[in-house]
Amino acid sequence: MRVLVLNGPNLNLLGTREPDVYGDTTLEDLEGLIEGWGAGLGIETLFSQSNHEGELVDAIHRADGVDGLIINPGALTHTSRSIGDAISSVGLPAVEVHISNVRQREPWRAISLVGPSCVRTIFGRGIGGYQDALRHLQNRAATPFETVGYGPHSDNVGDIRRPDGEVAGLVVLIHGGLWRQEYERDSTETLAVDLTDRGYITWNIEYRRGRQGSWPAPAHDVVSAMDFIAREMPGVPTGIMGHSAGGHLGLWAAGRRTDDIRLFVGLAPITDLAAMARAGGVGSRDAQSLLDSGAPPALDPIDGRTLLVHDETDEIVPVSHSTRLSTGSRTEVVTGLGHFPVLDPKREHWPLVVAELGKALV
Ligand code: CA2
Repeated sequence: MRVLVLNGPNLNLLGTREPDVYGDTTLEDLEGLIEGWGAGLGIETLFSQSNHEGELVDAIHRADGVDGLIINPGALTHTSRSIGDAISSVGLPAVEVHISNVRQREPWRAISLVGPSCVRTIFGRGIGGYQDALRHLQNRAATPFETVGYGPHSDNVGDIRRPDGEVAGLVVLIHGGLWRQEYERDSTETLAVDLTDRGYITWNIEYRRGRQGSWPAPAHDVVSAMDFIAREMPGVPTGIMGHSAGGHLGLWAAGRRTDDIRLFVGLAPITDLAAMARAGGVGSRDAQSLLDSGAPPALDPIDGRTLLVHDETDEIVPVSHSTRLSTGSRTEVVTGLGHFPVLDPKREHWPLVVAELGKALV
């Protein structure tokens, strides 16, 4: 796969000014990093940067022989219809990336004239957003999927991937990201692709987060998404898999569907909001605001049908969130995996997860 990475006006200044907003990595270093991330995924990357709208349009027109685009149009994001038109005209999947959280800055930065021509917008994740964009382009190309609405809100959507042959079961995937707006379901896509290859229908869901997402909105959405898929695919043995904050939502939802859910898999799950809020580290303010809106402080496992996988050195969600539930669940404490590699099906914990799903979803 070949991907063209385009950066717009002023991004040549990266790393030289405003490091509090854009970090201290220069454009040259960033392009080197993206090249390495691409190589790790088997993606060849090409690069271009311009401060001129027409040159960006020309670069998009010239994007011959590439399979996808990643574009950070800089401030042209908020003004340029011609860049959006150029993307639509070449018909390539394009991911819009913003280093900063454009939805939490001046209101005009929240408006993108380019976004509607793109398959996804990634913002507020720092330069890591470019890596996520590469992974998203690869996952979109790997397996066809259908994005389906399950409710009235724009976040009430999910992606259904169906296996080619016999169906082994259905897995509902719930992404993490501390209930913040900038983290979306692209993080659980690699697992969805892997599980679909193994014969599972996957339902990788979005839910309300951030300003829209105080309790019970995210929980309500997860339950609605589960109701929706059960209506669409009645009788298919179902499991839930949640990462981090999605683990909290999944465990909560599984507890309300004990008749239907064959297995809950928590990947580095948050299971105790009160402990998270007390700890004072990453996510403690997010946990406190969820508690303040009425979320349950600490959750229980669903007896005999809970698998938790957690790295003992996880610095974002401490392993105690899983070990506190070791009675009534299978708790696998692993070493050297970290908080995000649990989302990588190439890592050493995955065969165990697949084996447990195989036993439970029959
Ligand atoms: O967050 C982003 O990536 C932006 O696309 C960056 C644009 C801004 O206009 C968008 O609203 C959001 C600006 C890039 C300016 O880059 C600089 C980098 C270092 C120092 C000064 C500017």
